[in-house]
Amino acid sequence: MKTMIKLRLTVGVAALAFCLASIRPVRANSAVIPSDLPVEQALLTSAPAVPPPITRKHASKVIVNLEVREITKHLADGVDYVFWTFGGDVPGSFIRIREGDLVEFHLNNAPDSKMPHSIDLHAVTGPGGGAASTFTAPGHSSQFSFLALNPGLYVYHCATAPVGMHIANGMYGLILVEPKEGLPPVDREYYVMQGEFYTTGKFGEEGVQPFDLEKAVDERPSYVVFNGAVGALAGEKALKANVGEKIRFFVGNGGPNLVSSFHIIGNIFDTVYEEGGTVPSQHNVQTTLVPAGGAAIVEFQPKVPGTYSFVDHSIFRAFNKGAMGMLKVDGAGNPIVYSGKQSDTLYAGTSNEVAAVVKKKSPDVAGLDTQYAKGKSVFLQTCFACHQPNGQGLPNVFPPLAGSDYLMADKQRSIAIVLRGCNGEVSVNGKKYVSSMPALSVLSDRQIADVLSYVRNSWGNSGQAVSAEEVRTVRQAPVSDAAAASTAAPAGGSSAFE
Ligand code: HEC
Ligand SMILES: [Cu+2]
Repeated sequence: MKTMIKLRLTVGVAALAFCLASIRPVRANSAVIPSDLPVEQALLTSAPAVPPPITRKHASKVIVNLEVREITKHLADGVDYVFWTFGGDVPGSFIRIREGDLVEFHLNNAPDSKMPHSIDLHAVTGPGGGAASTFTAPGHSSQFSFLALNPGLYVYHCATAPVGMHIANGMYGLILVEPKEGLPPVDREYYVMQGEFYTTGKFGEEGVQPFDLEKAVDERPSYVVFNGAVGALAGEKALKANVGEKIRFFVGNGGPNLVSSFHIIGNIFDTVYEEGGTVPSQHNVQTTLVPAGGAAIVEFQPKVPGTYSFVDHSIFRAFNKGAMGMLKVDGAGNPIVYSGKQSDTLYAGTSNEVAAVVKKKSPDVAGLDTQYAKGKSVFLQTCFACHQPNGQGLPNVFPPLAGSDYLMADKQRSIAIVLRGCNGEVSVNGKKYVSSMPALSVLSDRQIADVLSYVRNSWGNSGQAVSAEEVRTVRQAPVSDAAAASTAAPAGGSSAFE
């Protein structure tokens, strides 16, 4: 092992010397690179943060200082792992530069590291993507430079042998080479990177878990995670956004083995830059593939609040191996875009046998709970458009059913209102309404019984249930002229019910 490291070091130093030598002529060649490029230090961020968009309109010489550290951290609750990191975290620090920049790269390997490391940046045009030039022993620092010729979102990773093991231990990250014209502005950008971990113990087995080479070779990870740990982007650490904001995820996949089927549950990608390229390659995408050692840029705009999980849709990875993160979206709901649950009723199935049994049971035997649930369903299909979801009504237009003295005072009358409508002046809780409610006689006796039982026992109301018998009686009773009402179809009503 020692000789191997020594050998690699020599190769590394030789490569470095070569590299340094080769930089000079490039720098001197002012026709290619102006020697007086403004110099700036790259701002690196830890995931899920992304450095701000680049606003300058010229190339710069950008100095990147990245430190490799080997550290023990949580892989999951009670599970620790010795991660090898670029910058102290998995994934490694996000690097953001501009197309045409000259990057002076310093790879610093912490003195307490046990291993030599290096970096292969897929954004580099040149042998090994910088790997040989950056082969760095513990307590050493390597420098090389490259010209960012191609814009795009690129993976970087350690390329020291055994490469698979270095990557499997967390040595990967993303570098964005912003196109000269920049990326379209968005409200938020996040950095999400998938990777698998191969531990001796099974998923969740506690303690410090060693790397398992055999599992890695067999591609049987115990963990598949976003941002280096199970739950790294969940609960308190969930990503945040507001309704209507344009959101961009820079999605990377460190692998080392698996391809990710990246998907956000309950949001559609308006735009995907497949494979991290610079052309928006698709609109309206559900799931995008992110290759191992590859990336993708996805953009979307949540329209309604909620907590949205994003997953590798190879779904056992999400639910059994950790590949799930969360985006918590705040803001006002929009029931047109998404209503939320409108009803939950019993469903007897279509099998004749079952239906027959339920039919026999339902009118007489069905309990109050069932009647209540069915009534709620009728309410949400027929009455709520006017009386509002919680029966609170609309000032001066629709009287409230919640806490309505008028509703509760007379059961017979409330049945008649639904059957024949309500016209003229009514006084509810001391407030007068002069409006008109259409007759809803298209509803069956049972539906009217159910809905009235529901409204008479909801939102603070409590009263006797209404039976289908009672409704039938009122329906068949002679209608006095005064009570006669329109026969208009119900607004937003549904006769398909039952
Ligand atoms: C198209 C709108 C609309 C729909 C649909 C509607 N209502 Fe009404 N409802 C009204 C209006 C308007 C009034 C007041 C009428 C008036 O001013 O004479 C009213 C009055 C009432 C009243 C008496 C006043 C009160 O607040 O207690 C009850 C009870 C009632 N509706 C129950 C229902 C039930 C139950 C349904 C569903 C089966 C329903 N309504 C569907 C518009 C509607
Ligand atoms: Cu390494």
